[in-house]
Amino acid sequence: MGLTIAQKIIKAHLVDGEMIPGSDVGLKIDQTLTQDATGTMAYLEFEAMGVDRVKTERSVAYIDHNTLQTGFENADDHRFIQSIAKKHGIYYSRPGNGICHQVHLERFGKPGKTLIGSDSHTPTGGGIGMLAIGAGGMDVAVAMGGGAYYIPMPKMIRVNLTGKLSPFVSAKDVILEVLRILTVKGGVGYIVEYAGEGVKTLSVPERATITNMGAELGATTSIFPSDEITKAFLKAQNREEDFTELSSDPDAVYDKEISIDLSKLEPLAAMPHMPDNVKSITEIGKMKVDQVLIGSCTNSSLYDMLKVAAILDGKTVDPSVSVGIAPGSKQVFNMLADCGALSKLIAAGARILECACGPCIGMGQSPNSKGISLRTFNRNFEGRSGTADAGVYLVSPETAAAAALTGYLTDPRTLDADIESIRLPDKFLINDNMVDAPASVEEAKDVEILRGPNIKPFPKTEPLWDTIDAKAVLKVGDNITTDHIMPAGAKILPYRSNIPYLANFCFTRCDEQFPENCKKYGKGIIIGGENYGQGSSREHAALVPLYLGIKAVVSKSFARIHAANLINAGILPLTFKNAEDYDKITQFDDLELPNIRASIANGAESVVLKNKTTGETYDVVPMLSGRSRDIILAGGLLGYTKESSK
Ligand code: MIC
Ligand code: SF4
Repeated sequence: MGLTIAQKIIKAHLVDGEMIPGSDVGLKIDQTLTQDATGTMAYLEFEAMGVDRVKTERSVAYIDHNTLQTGFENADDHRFIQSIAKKHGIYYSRPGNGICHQVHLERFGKPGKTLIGSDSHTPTGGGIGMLAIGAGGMDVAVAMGGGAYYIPMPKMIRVNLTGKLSPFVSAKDVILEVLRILTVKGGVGYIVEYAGEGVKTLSVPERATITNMGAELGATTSIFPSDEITKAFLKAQNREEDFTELSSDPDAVYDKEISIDLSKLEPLAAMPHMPDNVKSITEIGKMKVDQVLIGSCTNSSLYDMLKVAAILDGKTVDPSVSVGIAPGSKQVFNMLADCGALSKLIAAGARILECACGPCIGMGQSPNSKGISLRTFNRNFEGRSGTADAGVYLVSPETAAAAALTGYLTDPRTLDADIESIRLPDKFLINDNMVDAPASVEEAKDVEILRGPNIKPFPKTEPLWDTIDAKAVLKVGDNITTDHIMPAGAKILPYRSNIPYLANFCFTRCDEQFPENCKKYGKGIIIGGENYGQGSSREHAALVPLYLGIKAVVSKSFARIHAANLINAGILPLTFKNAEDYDKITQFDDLELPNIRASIANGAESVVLKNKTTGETYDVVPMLSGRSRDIILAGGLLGYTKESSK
């Protein structure tokens, strides 16, 4: 039987397990990336493992999230990451060099290689045919130490692309259409592979926009073939030698298939507050817009920026709109300046932001009260922008630029700008002077690690209890995101290395009393709905509940990265065997998982959850396989790694 592209890469990197969908496979990891908001924890964990030098082909530490430095915290964290990277063989991309996924695509990603990153949008690398997967910091730490990365073997979705995009309809509209069809949980357990004649019409940056936002489908990753277009991109980045051709076998088998005719697509938007709440711009109709933001790892390539500059050229942004633009990398920024496009953006009245995540993670540029914000980003979760009652619409750069000029949601196809003649350059501007190489093995001994007072110790873990008895301290509904569990934003993000402080904000978007209740009872169980923990890869959404005494989460289903993070933190994830049992539990019911340790150790497929308040019992299923069972018994991945290295 033939193989898909992803299956070929998995096969070439398989170090443990069998490629049977759903069963665990251990993969050799070639490259890792971290960003600063998850990086401090990942490096503290790496340090705890006691490995001197990374064992990967390439590991890069990026600073791009926490660049709003309103106190010493971020700057201290940057220095910590810079020094630890230097000591342990990791490349360090300095603040100002750009967003991790954009820079990695430009300078480091390679077709056919495996990459894991402590950021959920790591699948951006699928745009050049990498198997690029988002993971928790602890998994990245283990991979840096040479350990395998474990995932349940995914099933395969094929997205068959035909035709060619019309002018002013773009890659963002393609992925919004996929989200409309598959929804935010439609990709869970799958890798999405793009195929068909339409693939050839899309450049690497366009492909990367599509694989980037595959994260919002809940997919393990997304991938494009590596072809002539990939080769041309790598050549223009002066990296032709990194090219390998990759395509699926003609008889490869997919578990699901959808088709999209690119020529029939029209400009789309994801409406508040979910990336799959998609409608066409014409369906939504005339709507006043207060803010337009262009950038993020989804839409900040040179190609995107040049299109925006052509649309704004010689015009002025509408007086009622605030327009912010953040180019994705220093390479993009520099090239925009050199070709004069930056000047067009400035002249039109755009507020030029540094090349970093910025407003995408709520670091500045929060909209006005009840403001309508059009963003080229990938997430529009409630409150993420920093303004609780704002409405965020996710759109293409073309649609964003159109609204910047008119002040209203506007179909970009009504614009008269010439964007069709825009081509990617044959040569990008190559200057890696903002990437620090690590110290040599010899010099590394003398590198001192610089720690600021914001770095607090890792929360205590303990082996799984014999019996868990605790209250249902919280009950939440479907599609709870990690932004609900552990919000980010300018006020909180600087404390990513300070779990005790972060604990004061845990789940407060759902229940203001949650931290207090946890402290009062000392332990607890969370009850969740479908797709619990979707969104970011932040392991803080598991480490902070761990710190607050959460022992188990029982939900209808879990998002992949979050389930792995819970296990790594030693919190037991369980699903209801009968979804209706969810309705029978009320907040503060006294629950018990009797003899849970023995049941897990014996590999029980399902266990009993007792409701001592109502006297009922429910069957619940531990979301564990062989290895993750041992991790849970040991109280998390750190304990497990220590035990298994004894
Ligand atoms: C995000 O987009 O939510 C983030 C910030 O990039 C996160 C990582 C984090 O929480 O630090 C992600 O997507 O993984
Ligand atoms: Fe940064 Fe936003 Fe991309 Fe996350 S989604 S990596 S915050 S730009």
